Amino acid sequence: MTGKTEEYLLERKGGGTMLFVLVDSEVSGAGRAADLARSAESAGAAVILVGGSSATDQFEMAEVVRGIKGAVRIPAVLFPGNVTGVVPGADAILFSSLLNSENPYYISQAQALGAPNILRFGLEPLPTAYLVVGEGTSAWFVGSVRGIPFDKPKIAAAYSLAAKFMGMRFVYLEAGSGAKNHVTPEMVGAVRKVFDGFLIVGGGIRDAAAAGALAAAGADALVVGTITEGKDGMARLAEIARAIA
Ligand code: 1GP
Repeated sequence: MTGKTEEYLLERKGGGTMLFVLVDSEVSGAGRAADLARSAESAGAAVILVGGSSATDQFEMAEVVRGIKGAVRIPAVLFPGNVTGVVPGADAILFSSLLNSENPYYISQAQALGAPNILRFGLEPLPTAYLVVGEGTSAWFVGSVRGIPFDKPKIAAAYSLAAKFMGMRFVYLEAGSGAKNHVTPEMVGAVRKVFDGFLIVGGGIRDAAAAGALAAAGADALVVGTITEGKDGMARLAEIARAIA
């Protein structure tokens, strides 16, 4: 049961690595988020992600989604950190299980609580294994994570294989927003070997060289958030998009 957004992603998979731009609804506000999404689309983004682990204001987020939908043609996909991340108006949602959380709430309970509204709002669920690498970030703290060590690619690969066997079509390797280090190309390569679904990599990606190495290692999409908030954010985004296309 693949929907429109997944089909769009699968059509583009294999034709260069895509750039997903994360808009944090709490940092941006509706007007600024729409502008940011518009510039990101011009810079080469394939998807706008809306959410983050600390975004909890549903009214604000719904407004941000509305603003983005009015501004761009690329899909707006929810990236929820909790049930509060489920809002109407987006094209799809990363329906994620935080597989390496120590708290079952983030593995299956939040998903059960959020699922009825996903159906009600007509959001397309993208079944995603969310794997947090390292520690000290908001995603790590909020999600009660036992972080996969950066230098243990085999562990990430084992989780990704388990995700595949459980029927998940997306894996998101996450170092955390603003992370000092991004996930290593070695880890991306190890996951790529065993996981033929859609592989998303994010957290701490700041320049074209890092992005190029992660793309070459086999990522289908890279997520970039923090650098877009800086003053030369869009120029850096465009450089990254060119390096991975
Ligand atoms: C966080 O992977 C995303 O969930 C983006 O990370 O903000 O570090 O780009 P950055």
